[in-house]
Amino acid sequence: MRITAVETIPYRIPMRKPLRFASGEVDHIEHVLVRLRTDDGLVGTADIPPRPYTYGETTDSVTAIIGGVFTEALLGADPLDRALIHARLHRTVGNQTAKGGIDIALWDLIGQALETPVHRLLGGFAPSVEVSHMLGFSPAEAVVDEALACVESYGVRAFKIKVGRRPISLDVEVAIALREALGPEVLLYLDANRGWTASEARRVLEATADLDLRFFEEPDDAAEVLARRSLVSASPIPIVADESASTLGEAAREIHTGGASALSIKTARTGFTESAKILGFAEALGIDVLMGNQIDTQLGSAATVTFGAAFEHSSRYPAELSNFLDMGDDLIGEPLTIVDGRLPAPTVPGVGTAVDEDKLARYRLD
Ligand code: MUC
Ligand code: MG
Repeated sequence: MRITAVETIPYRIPMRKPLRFASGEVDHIEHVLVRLRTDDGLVGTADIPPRPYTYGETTDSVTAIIGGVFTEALLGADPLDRALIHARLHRTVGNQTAKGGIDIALWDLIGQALETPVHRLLGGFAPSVEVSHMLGFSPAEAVVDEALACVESYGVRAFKIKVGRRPISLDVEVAIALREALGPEVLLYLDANRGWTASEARRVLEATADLDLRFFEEPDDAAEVLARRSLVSASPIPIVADESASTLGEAAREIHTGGASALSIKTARTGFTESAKILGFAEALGIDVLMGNQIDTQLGSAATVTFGAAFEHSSRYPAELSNFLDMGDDLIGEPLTIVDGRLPAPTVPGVGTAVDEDKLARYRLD
């Protein structure tokens, strides 16, 4: 099996409900579909979500790097030789979501060639994963209504609360209202996307101490190393590195220098191959892992659940798999369904990322 063509297709779909958080706002998704074609007629597909405010990538930069440097690394290669392909890709720094998407598309080809779902090739731990829903900025009453509707419609029992606003009382009020409305059993945690300083984050921890919050993701800027390190050692709950640990190397550095005590893994930026290395690193050190969401479509969420369901250590906590509920439409051919708070991993050969060609024709930008 040899790769004969590399295709990138930018497309745009409006959000049904925009997502607002401390480092940005998403009111439409502008992603890049990558397709790898082989000489035996297979098509490996992945969705790439450029996030300028997080990784500095754009639809144009993703299209340019894949169409140029990465196509040279891919043409003629056998998808099974993925370590060789990654060695070539990693000569180029950065471009995390472009590299993540290529890895997922390679695995999609491998799964199709072996006629096996990729969650089984990777590990085959569970057929489904528990879902955590992400709640963006809104007045407290609206956030509570959204969470209750999610419990009612999808049976979801875990929520990530986007925080990081000033004054901090705005977000503390939301967390208190959610705990009161949802009761003690629902899992709640925070993600500030670097919106606060370390001392503000300490005040938030104090003000929410009796709410049984389980994790605190990117409370402040991890680059402010001393303040971050003392926050991590003082925190009674794990401090999760997300955008401060978007590669295996960064994850190792943040954990070993005390910049974080738990890790978010996002297949959108580390695909399956690098995500598995991060997962093994975390497992060896006994560090909690959350499967994160890069504001993924159903195509992206099919990849996250494929990885999350593959291993015990990636399915210990609910995974962020439901941002697609806020989107106006999706390119996926076989839509995903959350039932009783769980999302099944795709059972078709590959990753389950085959697209609906009519929808692609409607939403593509080229
Ligand atoms: C998250 O976990 O931070 C928002 C920004 C981003 O890069 O990802 C999302 C969700
Ligand atoms: Mg985050």
